[in-house]
Amino acid sequence: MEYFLTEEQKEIKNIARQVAEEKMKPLREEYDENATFPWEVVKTMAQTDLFRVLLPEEYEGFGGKVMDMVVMMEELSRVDSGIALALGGTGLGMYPILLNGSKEQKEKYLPPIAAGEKLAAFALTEADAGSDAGGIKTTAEKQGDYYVLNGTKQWITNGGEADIYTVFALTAPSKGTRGASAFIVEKGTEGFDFGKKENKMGIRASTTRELIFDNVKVPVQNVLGREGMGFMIAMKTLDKSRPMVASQALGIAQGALDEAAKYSKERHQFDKPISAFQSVQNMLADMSMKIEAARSLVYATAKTIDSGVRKYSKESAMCKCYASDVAMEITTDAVQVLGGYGYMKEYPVEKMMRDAKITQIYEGTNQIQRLVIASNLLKEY
Ligand code: COS
Repeated sequence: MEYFLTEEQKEIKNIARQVAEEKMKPLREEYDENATFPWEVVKTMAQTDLFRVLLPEEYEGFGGKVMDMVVMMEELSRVDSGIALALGGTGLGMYPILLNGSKEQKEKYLPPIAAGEKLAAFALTEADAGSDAGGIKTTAEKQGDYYVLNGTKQWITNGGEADIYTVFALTAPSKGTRGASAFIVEKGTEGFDFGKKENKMGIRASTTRELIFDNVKVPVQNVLGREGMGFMIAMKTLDKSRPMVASQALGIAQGALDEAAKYSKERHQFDKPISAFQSVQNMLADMSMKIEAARSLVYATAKTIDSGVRKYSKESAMCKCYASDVAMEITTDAVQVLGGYGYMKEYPVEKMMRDAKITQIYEGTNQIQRLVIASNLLKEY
């Protein structure tokens, strides 16, 4: 399929592929086994300027186009979506600053992210506030020139590894979603600590940790937007970032199809390669069709966002939901094509199947995506 990528996008794709093949592939099994955070690969991503793809030129990025980011994440995730998430999670953590930060905040925090010197993380979820993001309990009480943050965030991607955290807390608990505010909190701030590192099913090279705020003093200059805008900032961030999860899912699915197609030509049963059997061909054909349909939707969404439209919650939720469901299906089918070998760790498809699952869950479960799609859709009638 011809998607008419620009010369820049072709170059980003090539660099991402090179990093994925040469740097990530030899490490992925070990990092998955030992849940190692990929600092070594992050260094290469920084040297090859991949972090700059996330940001506009004025903050030392390459333009910050969603389509560029999608092309990059797809290529990286084709090999290892967990390693790629060091970059993707930084995008998610950085977007609140990009979308609602002041000039000073952007100038201070964005260039080190563009250079890959500092990672970022997005801290919204809590033990009792996942899908119900408005139900957060972390508080931020204003005391003079500071807000004092108290509470615990859960399942934070890049937690403990990142230097810059965008944190959502209640400044007016009685006002519900209108009482939440967003803050930039730096690692090392007194009282800001990290809890246990989660032991996960998939994306094991990505660190997921608790963040603990115990009377953490955050200067008023670190409020994003204004008090009370926190929930809106979180929602806008997720609208912008969900295509990243979609592209991650797309990459996982493509990686799984690559493995399955290759294997089907090598594996012989009944004196023939299994690719000669129509039951296998049908599976490969369906896998390929679904991936291309997902890719078309993800790319179309990215281009829609880049065109400057103001509202894209529905499209963003659609591509995340569709591509992640496709990724789960395709990786499960890839394991099936490889049969017993697919179930063993010596082939990468069982890992891809484990990795795919999270894309249906994080940045909003696919049940929440369908809710977002339906509520926006019904407004059109
Ligand atoms: N952009 C801007 N504003 C938005 C918005 C969006 N995409 N979505 C909602 N809002 C605004 C609404 O307009 C409303 O504003 P007012 O108070 O001015 O009316 C406010 O936010 C509250 O919206 P709503 O009533 O729809 O909030 P709910 O509590 O019902 O929550 C869902 C809506 C379920 C969609 C939200 O909680 C959600 O996205 N949950 C999933 C969270 C998530 O993705 N977690 C993963 C974290 S990162 S791994």
